[in-house]
Formats: sequence, structure tokens, C-alpha cells
Amino acid sequence: LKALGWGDSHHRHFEQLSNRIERTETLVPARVAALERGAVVVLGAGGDPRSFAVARDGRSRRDGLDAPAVGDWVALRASAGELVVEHVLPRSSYFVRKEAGRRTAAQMVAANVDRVLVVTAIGDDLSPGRIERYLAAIWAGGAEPVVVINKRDRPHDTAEVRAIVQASAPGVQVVSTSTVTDGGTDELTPLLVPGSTIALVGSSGVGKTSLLNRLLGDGQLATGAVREGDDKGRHTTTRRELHWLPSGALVIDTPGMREFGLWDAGAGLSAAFADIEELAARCRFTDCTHAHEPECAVLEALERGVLLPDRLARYHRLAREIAHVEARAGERPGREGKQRVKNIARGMRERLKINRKLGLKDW
Ligand SMILES: Nc1nc2c(ncn2[C@@H]2O[C@H](COP(=O)(O)OP(=O)(O)OP(=O)(O)O)[C@@H](O)[C@H]2O)c(=O)[nH]1
Ligand SMILES: [Mg+2]
Ligand SMILES: [Zn+2]
Repeated sequence: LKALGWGDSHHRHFEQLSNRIERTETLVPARVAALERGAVVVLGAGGDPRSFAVARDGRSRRDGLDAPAVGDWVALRASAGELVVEHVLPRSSYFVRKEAGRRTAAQMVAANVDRVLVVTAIGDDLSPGRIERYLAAIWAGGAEPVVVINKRDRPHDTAEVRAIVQASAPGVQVVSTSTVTDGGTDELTPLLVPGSTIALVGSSGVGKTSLLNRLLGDGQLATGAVREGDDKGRHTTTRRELHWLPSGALVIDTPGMREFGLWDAGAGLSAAFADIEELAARCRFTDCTHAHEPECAVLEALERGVLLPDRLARYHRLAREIAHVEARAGERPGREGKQRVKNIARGMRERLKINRKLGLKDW
């Protein structure tokens, strides 16, 4: 199961479950690879990590964040010739968003992910605000973010694009790729650690599935052309799915997101904007609004040009959005190590502080 990403905490939770139930019943762990009209497609149920099996969700009332999601570890029970999902094991990390549309509900995009790759592309999709939004969600879910700038074969100013993206992603690894040039995906290779799980997220048409096809080496998954004029994709991928790579890494491909709303991402926002929070901690007044106060470190940074006014405005906007959704929502994703996210945010602030002292530029 280790090959499928089974970790110590999953093992511990599974043991606890197995001890609680009667001896005659045996639970089998498996990993959710896809969801299909009421059925749960799992990997590893028969002991062979590469063989698929189809299970039924034992609790039809399970809804929202309690329902099995792609990437979840579940405990199955064999009953009358069929496999039934009895439990969803606590997630070690996740990537969650607010459901598109007006409903205030959470949607689990991918569970138990080590890294989430925000894919964007040279062209109309490239937007600092979009990247920041994704990063806040990724940090909040306890995964490590990476920004992928795809379609680097298109004409662009490499240094300028890098600078724009890195300013929105302080302390985050940024790689550039192309699925149409030789060696265009080499920068991704070090990320493909055997047994680790990576999720690909981003807008439709940026090339998530094209990247996966390159990594798979067989190019079998469907990709679709972008529209002329606005460079938007046609939502070619329609479901989330976990894939094996020849390297032994696991990759979750997801459908392009039209709207991406934040969910319970307060701590993630602190990590994504650690540069601003670190500055704010040095203002003279602890309740500084960074609007007119004297000895305001944020305003000073704006004046010196090390902080862009747009980035500050986006930070405030996202903070308001998070507060607004939080006021209306009850449900919180269950995950171990919420404290860890807070520690990451603190760690990033510390690192940026040291970088500043050393005169290194990290944003
Ligand atoms: N020029 C260029 N085109 C690319 C590259 N990668 C992908 N494309 C093209 O971009 C279009 C969209 O690619 P997909 O892989 O389907 O995009 P996606 O992100 O999976 O889109 P959805 O499944 O709709 O979310 C296709 O026409 C690809 O051939 C690249 O590196 N360079
Ligand atoms: Mg796709
Ligand atoms: Zn201030």
C-alpha cells in the first residue's frame, strides 16, 4: 500500500477501526481513484496496488466533506459478494474549494495530496490574483504548492513572467513547462517522488491533462483545443481521477475550474501572504489598518516599491471573502494537523524576515 501513498497516520487510524469492530468482520484498506454515479472506484483492495475494484458507498446519507473523495483512503467490507465503503479515513491533507454557484458548500477536490500543482499558461490565463487564490487554498489544506507555468513554447519574456508569478508566490517553487517541446516537462521530474501524490489544478485549457499525458508517456487521455480569441478551454476533463505514473508517483487530474472560491482558508491566506503579514507585524500599532498610521511598515514597503499596491488590495479582498463565507458556513474539513498550517505560516514569515535582513529578495 505504501506504493499507493499509504502513510503512518492512515495506518494508525485503520488499526483503530479494525480493533473496534468484531473479529469476524475484516476491513480492507483501499484508495479512491474515481467516483462514478454512486460507485467508488478503488485501487489496492485486492492487495495488488495496481488493480481496480468497484465499491458501493455504504452510507447513502454521507454528504459533502464526509463522502469519499478522489485520493481518500477508505476501509472496505466485503458483504454478499460486493465491496462496501464503511469508513473514510481522516485525511492527512486535502485540496478543498467552495462549490461553484450560490450554495455555501464545500467540495473536496482531492484528498491526501503531498503537492498541489497550480497550472497556468503563458497567455490570457496568467493572473497574479488567480495564483494567490489557489495558493491560499493549498496552504490551508496542508499540501505543498508548486506553480507551473505551462505553454512556455509560446512567445513571452521569460524574466518578466517569472517576476510577476514569483511576486504572487513568495517562497513557492515555480517551474515552467511545455508539452510540445523536447524536455519541456523535465522540471517536473524531481517532483514525481514514488508513492507521493500530486494534484493538478487550474483553469480549463491550461494543459493539465496534456502534462499528465507527457508524464504517463502514452498520451491516451483526452485533451481539447482552447477557443480562439479568449484562450479558454472547453472543459475537456469532466471528472477527477487518480493515475499511476511509470515513476511510481500518483497524479490526480481535475476538471478545469471556472470559479474558484476559498473555503476555510484563513490560515492558508496567512501563509500565501506571509510577506504582508510579516510587514504588518512590524507596524507601530498592533491594530494598524495600513491606511494612514505613522510608522506603518506596510505603507513604507509600498513606498519603497517592495510591495505592490495591487497585491495588498487582493490580500484584503481575499480576507473579506473568507470571512464572508465563514460567517455562512458551518462545515469544516476534518484534517489532522491544523496547527501545522499555522506553523507553516509562521515559518514563512520568519524566513522572509531573515531574507530581508540578509538583503535577499524573496518576493
Ligand atoms: N502551445 C502549447 N499548447 C499546449 C501545451 N499544453 C497543452 N496545450 C494545448 O492546450 C489545449 C488544452 O489542453 P488540455 O490538456 O486539454 O487542458 P486541461 O487543462 O486539461 O483542460 P480541461 O481538461 O478542460 O480542464 C490543447 O489544445 C493542448 O494541445 C503547451 O505546452 N503548449
Ligand atoms: Mg484536462
Ligand atoms: Zn501598518
